[in-house]
Amino acid sequence: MSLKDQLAKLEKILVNVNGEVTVTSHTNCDPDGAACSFLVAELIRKIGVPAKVCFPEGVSKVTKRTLDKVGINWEKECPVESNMFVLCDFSNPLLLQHLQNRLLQPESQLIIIDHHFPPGLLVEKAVLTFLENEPASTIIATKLLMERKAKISGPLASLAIAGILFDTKRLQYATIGTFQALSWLLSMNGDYKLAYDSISEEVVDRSEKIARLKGLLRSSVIDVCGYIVAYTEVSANEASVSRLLISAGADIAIAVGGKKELRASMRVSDELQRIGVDAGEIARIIAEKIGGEGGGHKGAAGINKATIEKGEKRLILSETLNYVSRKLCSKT
Ligand SMILES: [Mn+2]
Repeated sequence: MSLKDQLAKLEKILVNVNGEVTVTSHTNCDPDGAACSFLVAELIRKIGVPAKVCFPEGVSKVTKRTLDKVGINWEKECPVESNMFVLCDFSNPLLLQHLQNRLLQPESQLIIIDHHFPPGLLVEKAVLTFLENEPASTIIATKLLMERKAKISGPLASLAIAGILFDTKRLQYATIGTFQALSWLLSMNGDYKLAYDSISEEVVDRSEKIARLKGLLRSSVIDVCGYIVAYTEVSANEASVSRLLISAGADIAIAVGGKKELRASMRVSDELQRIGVDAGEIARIIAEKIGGEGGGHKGAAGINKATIEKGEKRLILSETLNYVSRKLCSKT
């Protein structure tokens, strides 16, 4: 069925609806689910039927911030009387347990807009589905508004841009449909920078900020056959600190933490992973030596031990240096 035919079918279904249509999305709703919901509610209103957006199981932190920044209010409470539900960005009943019973009642009618495959159980009950292999449900909703030659407000367009950027991982998984939707949303006065910033801003609490700064200040930088190994000690947030050291330019980063116990976080740059340096392997070798637990994958690994003996922290560094020089220095 073409988009035009689907849209015609949607209008036909909505004509017979009494009262408000409930438009909702999954639990801990992400920006894509939220944007898709608000766009679809707008489309339904343009068709001439009242619609209310609700997120009974709340929205995620980044969604909250995005809605706040673009200036769109959201509510948890869904209309009590409504029998017509539009589900955005999900089709599995487990993703919205709050409404599950109402959704499954015989008199309830469901319309689903989703991009997850294979689709969930609710699809079997739906009177109409918009299921497309796009990287965001918001793109499907935008296409419907475009097809109808609708106009939307700037704030709604900004929210939609944020939803698309979020699910495409800032366009990493973009499709033709992605750019068509974005181009139309910009023509509706969507604010690209605002949308981009609202999903990108990293929220770091104070203790993590301090750990990062102390980790940087205390770090030793060691050259191993032209590669940079950075080692530091912090009391907490080791993973955040080792990631920071990699982004600062280290090829291998080790952040050791813990007071009575021993914790270490290790990161390896993409370049060294390609050469065959494996953080998980280093962690396992060291854990075996000190009698702790260690593991992970190529890029990131951790070591844990319930107690800490004198010299163990430094042993982690020396073992890492041994491993790295075996791997890297023999090649030249
Ligand atoms: Mn999605």
